[in-house]
Amino acid sequence: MSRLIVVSNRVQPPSGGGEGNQGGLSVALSAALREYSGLWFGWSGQTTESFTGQISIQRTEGVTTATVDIEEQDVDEYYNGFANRTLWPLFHDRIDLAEYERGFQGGYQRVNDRFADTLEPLIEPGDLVWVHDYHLIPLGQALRARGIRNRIGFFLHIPWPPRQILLSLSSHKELVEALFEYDVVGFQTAVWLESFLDYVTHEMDGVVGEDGLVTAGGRTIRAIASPIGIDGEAFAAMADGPRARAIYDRMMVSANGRAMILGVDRLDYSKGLQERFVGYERFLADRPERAGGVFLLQIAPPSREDVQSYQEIRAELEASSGRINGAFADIEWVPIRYVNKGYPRDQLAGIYRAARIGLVTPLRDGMNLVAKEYVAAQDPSDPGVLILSRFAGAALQLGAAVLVNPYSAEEISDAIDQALSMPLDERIDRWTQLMDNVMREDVMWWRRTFTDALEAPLPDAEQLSAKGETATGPKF
Ligand code: ADQ
Repeated sequence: MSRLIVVSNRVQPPSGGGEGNQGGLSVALSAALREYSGLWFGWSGQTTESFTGQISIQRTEGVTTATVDIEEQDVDEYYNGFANRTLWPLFHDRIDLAEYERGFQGGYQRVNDRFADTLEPLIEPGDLVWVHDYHLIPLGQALRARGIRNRIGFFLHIPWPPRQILLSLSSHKELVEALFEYDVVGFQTAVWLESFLDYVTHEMDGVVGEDGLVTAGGRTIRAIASPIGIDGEAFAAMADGPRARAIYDRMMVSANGRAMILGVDRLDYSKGLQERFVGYERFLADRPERAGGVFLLQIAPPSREDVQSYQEIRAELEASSGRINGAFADIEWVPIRYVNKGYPRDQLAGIYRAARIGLVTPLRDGMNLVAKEYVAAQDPSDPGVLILSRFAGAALQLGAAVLVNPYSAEEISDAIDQALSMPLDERIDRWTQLMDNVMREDVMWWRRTFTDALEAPLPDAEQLSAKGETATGPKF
């Protein structure tokens, strides 16, 4: 069997810390790396004075990782710059927050070139290479320029933006052309895939063929939608385990008979936290007879704190939670508990289970794994209700949730009311449908879908030219 080389900005091998510490992506990729006997390559998270390309190899629980340090300037321009100040806001439709600086673009290309220089000697003939996320779009092209002819796939974890929004990026063409150096390009949902195809057909005179094949600029790739999942079975078992039960019991005591509404998100403007607070405030104001019977627990650990827009959203949320609590709290009840820290996964599972409502309302989200984790953690005989944004990728699979427009305070307020009065049989019925998807299209399924596509041969030039299409790219 081929070896698999996974490349991502940060490398998250199995923590070795035992149950509950490993994220879903890390579980899936670690499993894939064991199955294929591979390597996980990326940034160590450390900086060095000048880039040396020195690789640190480690082996944890059967997974080999290879990491490199990058320079301070790389972190500023590549990670905090082009990735998180330009691409992230733009790809989440926040053109107003996107910053365009030439230095960012240069740093982005430089780090991708450095990654390619460092990785190239590690790649053996027959290896499959799987590159992850918006930090590394040009990596495939940089590897091709260094003579790598292996199969290389790319998976985008975040949305692909509408064409008109992408056009606001001066290097939009180079970015998409770089994607045409891969063999397979994967998106979370058919919606993001359609946006990509819309760009390719309108801006590059591309041709969309059968079976996901797309040709533009004389190159053919396979573009697919393969939604990421969680390890549903393991998460459900964890939610029923001793550490989850302990925190569940504590939460129930502290809820004191009130229904808990739960939000769990990285502190990011794309997650719609501000709008969520306003929607909840609307509920408190419009339904005073119910307000005292609930509370909102919002868990939001800070992220990307070097980026100004993240400092601003943090300050805004502190102000609005303070304002809402000031307006509605009384001596024995606070409507919002706002917590800025992370929890181990097994504790998180118990907190999810204790919540009557999972309130997941991003304004834009590639997928959203919190929605799936909330479903997997529920007690099958008394499940809570998932309220989910229509604009999360997960909404395409989790249509049995109560779907809302996250921009509408009225809809959020109505949805909370609907969830609180939902009879047990309807809760069970909706949850059964949701759980069926979470278990079936899980993270192993996602990984298989992608690696199967990566291993599938692309049609050769003869077959395509018989159909009037073109094939180029590496021959294996
Ligand atoms: P994120 O934007 O980080 O991921 P999400 O999919 O919700 O969003 O994943 C967050 C993960 O972090 C979840 O596993 C969650 O449990 C964990 N987490 C969040 N808050 C936590 C806390 N306080 N304590 C502990 N753990 C916490 C990006 C894209 C998503 C896409 C994923 C995977 O933005 O759209 O679903 O990648 O592809």
